[in-house]
Amino acid sequence: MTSGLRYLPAHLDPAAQRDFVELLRAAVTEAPFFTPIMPRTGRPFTVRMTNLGPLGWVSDRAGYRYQSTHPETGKPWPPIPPMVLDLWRKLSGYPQDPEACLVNYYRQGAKMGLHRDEDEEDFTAPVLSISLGDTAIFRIGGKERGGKTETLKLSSGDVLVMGGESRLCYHGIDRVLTGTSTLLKDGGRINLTLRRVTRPGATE
Ligand code: MD3
Ligand code: FE
Repeated sequence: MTSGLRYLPAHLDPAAQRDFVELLRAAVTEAPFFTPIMPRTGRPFTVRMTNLGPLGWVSDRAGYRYQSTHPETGKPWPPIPPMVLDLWRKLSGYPQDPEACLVNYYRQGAKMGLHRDEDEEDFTAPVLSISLGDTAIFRIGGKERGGKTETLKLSSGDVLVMGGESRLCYHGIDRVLTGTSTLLKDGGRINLTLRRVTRPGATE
């Protein structure tokens, strides 16, 4: 397994998972899911997204970037809830709080192609991922495209911490296994990724 990757299966118990979904329900009322667009092709992503925190990741014709406001409402993203920050403080080993919490929503048939997370300025901070709802087939490779890859099932309550070498590894979601969880009333899967965006000391 890729060095620096920590896999914490069932780190969140079912009660904690339900609490997270409740927090997200409120946040998504403030900052509704939007459909990102691939900058080169103009094709929509199959995953819908929103963000929490001072910065949010967006993608449109102009490119990929982090910005402080929702692309459709123009309002600042809602804050990252304290329960979510607590998880980062406990597991990230990083002295500063995350600036972005990207919320990915996978409905039936949604997937995410192999990519690297490289729109951040600070790669010394890990990315922390929280899976909720239906199980996903997660694929991870090496730092170069085209190398060998392996898969891991991510189930509701699983947490992944991608630090060290793993931070710049190619990864994606092959598919989501419909009906494997009852956590989300309408089914599907939600993934949260907590990220540090700016270099240490730049904003705090
Ligand atoms: C490995 N999300 O939002 S989370 C993404 O399940 C993203 O929605 C997937 O890839 C999802 O960018 C995977 C797990 C993850 C996140 C970041 C990583 C794995 C990673 C960064 C480096 C290596
Ligand atoms: Fe990613």
